[in-house]
Amino acid sequence: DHKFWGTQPVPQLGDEAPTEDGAIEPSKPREEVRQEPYPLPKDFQWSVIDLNDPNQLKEVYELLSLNYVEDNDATFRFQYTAEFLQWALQPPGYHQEWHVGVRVASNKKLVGFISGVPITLKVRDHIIHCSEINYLCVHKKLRSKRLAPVLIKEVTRQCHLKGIFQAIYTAGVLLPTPVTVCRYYHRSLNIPKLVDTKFTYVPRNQTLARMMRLQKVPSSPHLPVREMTEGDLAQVHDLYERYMKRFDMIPLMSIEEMKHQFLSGLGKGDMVKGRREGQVVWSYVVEDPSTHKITDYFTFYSLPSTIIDNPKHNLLEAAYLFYYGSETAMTGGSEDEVDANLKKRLTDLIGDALVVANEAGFDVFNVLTLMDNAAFLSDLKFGAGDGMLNFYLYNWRTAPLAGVKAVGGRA
Ligand code: YNC
Ligand code: MG
Repeated sequence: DHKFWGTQPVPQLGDEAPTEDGAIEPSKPREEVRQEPYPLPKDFQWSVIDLNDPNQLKEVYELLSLNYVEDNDATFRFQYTAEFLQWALQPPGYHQEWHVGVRVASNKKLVGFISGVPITLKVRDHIIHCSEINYLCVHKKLRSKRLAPVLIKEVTRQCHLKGIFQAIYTAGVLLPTPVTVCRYYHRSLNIPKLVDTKFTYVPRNQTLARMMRLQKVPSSPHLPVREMTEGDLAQVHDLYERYMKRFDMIPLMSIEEMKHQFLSGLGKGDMVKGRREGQVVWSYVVEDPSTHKITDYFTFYSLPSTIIDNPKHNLLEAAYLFYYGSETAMTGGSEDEVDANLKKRLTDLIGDALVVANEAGFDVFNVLTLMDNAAFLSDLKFGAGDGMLNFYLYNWRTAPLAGVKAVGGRA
């Protein structure tokens, strides 16, 4: 049983599917929201984190790089970079109060964190102003002391103070109650390194050389792709809005928000091994050579993982597919024709994302079973991972979403 989650406005495991979508508990006027922070165990204190202060940014980076999410057998641990955290946690309209830290009172060491950023979701027919909650982390030495529920209640209170009563979040663990669950799929790029680090292995009756040959990524793209620029924003935004109509749960972004998500975090440093230093997000468009119209786009982001206890390698460079869209989905024909054309087009388009990621030196390209990803997984030689990602909504009831055909934000 769930001593904490049993008290929260979320559908409980085993509840019947709702007949109508809506809030589980009503919103409150600001003056009815609890005005004092929740009490912490003695020896700890709350600390609003200012990510514009390089020292505080570094403290969050260090807490997460040593204590955040690991894979099932503790071989890899996400290593969000400082640039990534700024990109993810400071979108347009962010609230510093939603970057909640816990410190040891005596020495001020940061030992806990949780964050929210504003996001507008369309879930079926409803537009919901939400917070996207992420980076919940408690130092390894302080686990199982019920600090997580206090962090969650405090960030909830901070959201309520800004008039936000719904949230979206994802977790590998099963809690009450997912709206959908996705599986991770992986496309190997740097096979020798992935074998060395036990991310993948050479099957019996195969050789490393044959494996490398079979999974070689082409050296140039199929489609006329180029890096996206600010001048493309209006067209990409329009394509995003039309393409995303295919799915039941989607973020709605303004042009300004899209500029942040797709075109900030490009890195300011010099080019090193095919990428700008500090680059977080890669955004590419396909421009029709005759009409100069943007017909497709894709984006992916860089999220390395620490390789725990490996003598030869200490960082796994992983690219994660973010958003994409193609006019092919909106062209005429029967539903079956459109599906077949789209399958082919997405295989070319995401195949080109693999080319770009490979040239930029990534070791592996990861995707989830959402959006239209099922269309290209096998042709592009993705393999099923053992990681699952559950998607949750806080204080919102809706029937379960089909795994594919739902979208969250950054996982
Ligand atoms: C989790 N990931 O079930 P019950 S994902 C939510 N998300 O409660 P304690 C979680 N709840 O079951 P520990 C959770 N993991 O008794 C555990 N819980 O009702 C629940 N790991 O608390 C758990 N980051 O403090 C149980 O556990 C209660 O010391 C137990 O701390 C947990 O960011 C944690 O995986 C996760 O740092 C902090 O293990 C710790 O173990 C840790 O005794 C490594 O807590 C890093 C890690 C989680 C990544 C993520 C999304 C978080 C969403 C939080 C929920 C947001 C709700 C919406 C709020 C805004 C509302 C508005 C408006
Ligand atoms: Mg704890």
